[in-house]
Amino acid sequence: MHSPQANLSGLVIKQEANFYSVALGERVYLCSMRANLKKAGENIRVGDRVQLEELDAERPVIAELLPRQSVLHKPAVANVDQVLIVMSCLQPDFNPMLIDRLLLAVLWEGLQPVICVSKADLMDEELAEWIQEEYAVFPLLMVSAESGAGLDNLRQQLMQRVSVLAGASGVGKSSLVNQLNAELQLATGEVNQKLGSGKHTTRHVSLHRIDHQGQSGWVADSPGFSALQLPPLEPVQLGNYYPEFAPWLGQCAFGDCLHEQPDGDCAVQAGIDTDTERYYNYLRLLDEVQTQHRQRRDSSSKTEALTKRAVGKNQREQVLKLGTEGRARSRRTQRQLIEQVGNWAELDEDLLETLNPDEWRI
Ligand SMILES: Nc1nc2c(ncn2[C@@H]2O[C@H](COP(=O)(O)OP(=O)(O)OP(=O)(O)O)[C@@H](O)[C@H]2O)c(=O)[nH]1
Ligand SMILES: [Mg+2]
Ligand SMILES: [Zn+2]
Repeated sequence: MHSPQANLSGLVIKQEANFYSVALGERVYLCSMRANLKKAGENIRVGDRVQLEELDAERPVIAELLPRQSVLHKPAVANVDQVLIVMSCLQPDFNPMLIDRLLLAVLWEGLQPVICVSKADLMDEELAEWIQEEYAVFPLLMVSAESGAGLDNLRQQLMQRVSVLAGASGVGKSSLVNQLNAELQLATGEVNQKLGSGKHTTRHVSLHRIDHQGQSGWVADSPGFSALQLPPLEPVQLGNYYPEFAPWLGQCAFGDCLHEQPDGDCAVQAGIDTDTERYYNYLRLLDEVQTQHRQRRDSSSKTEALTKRAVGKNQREQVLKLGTEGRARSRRTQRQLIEQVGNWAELDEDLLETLNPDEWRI
């Protein structure tokens, strides 16, 4: 066996079955995971920094997973500095609500969002102006993989960072990455003209190196998604994820203000322009957050009542721990654990949901 070597930390750029492609310096090594890491249940994902050993061997090994700075759950990628929310202006149609949901999810994860409006060659000027007004508080790029418009700005935005492109299927994420790195030929798919939706062409997250004017950066292509659940917020917290509310937050007459009533008590309502799609969507999201919050509260009191009835104290603690430690576990494993704990015949799907905090991640 080789002895550990210094400075052999690399970046996981792709995973296929049990093999990981790890970039180190100018090279990419196809590696396997050391057995003890596998046994410890380490879940290595694209974006992870790992320590390699046995570089000269036919199959180098990942000996250690280095500490993560951040984890995004959907798309599943570690250590990204920013999330580029890709939305086409047409084919599929521009969808402000999906942008607002993604912005909320990204900000909630503590990551930096950048709005990237794609297919700018199909853009009508009125829509372009409207988008710029609505999303003025966010970094925003307009790009076209077709005409090349805006690609230099995009390259600039990607330098010296690790980024991920996230968005619906068919908006042109893979097409953009292909344009950014001429060596790539990632598969792209047609948009269904009738439905205006993509074909879910990309199936796995993969990182690609982009070079520009002597600098470099990494960008992850990712599978498109259609549904996006909201993070488990308290209704009163939602406004904290609206940077346009920030100058007035804390100045409303009541501390638990939801910024929805034009009654003179709300400083946010008085301060912002409420005649916007952003604000209209805020009210819709607030409604959804309130409903989900109520459902969570109802199911957690139901869970508690069932737990008290069905299991003893030690087992009860084990179940409650699932709520906090369960993040890394699969739904199936959680279900098996729950089955071990007691007679859970009475547990319905809704209650299982409350034990599975991964569900609301994007
Ligand atoms: N007009 C125009 N069409 C584009 C542009 N970029 C991509 N397309 C087309 O949009 C379709 C979908 O592109 P993809 O790159 O596969 O989209 P994706 O976001 O990777 O989709 P998934 O992998 O399914 O998530 C393809 O037919 C592309 O040719 C663009 O800038 N302008
Ligand atoms: Mg794709
Ligand atoms: Zn208010």
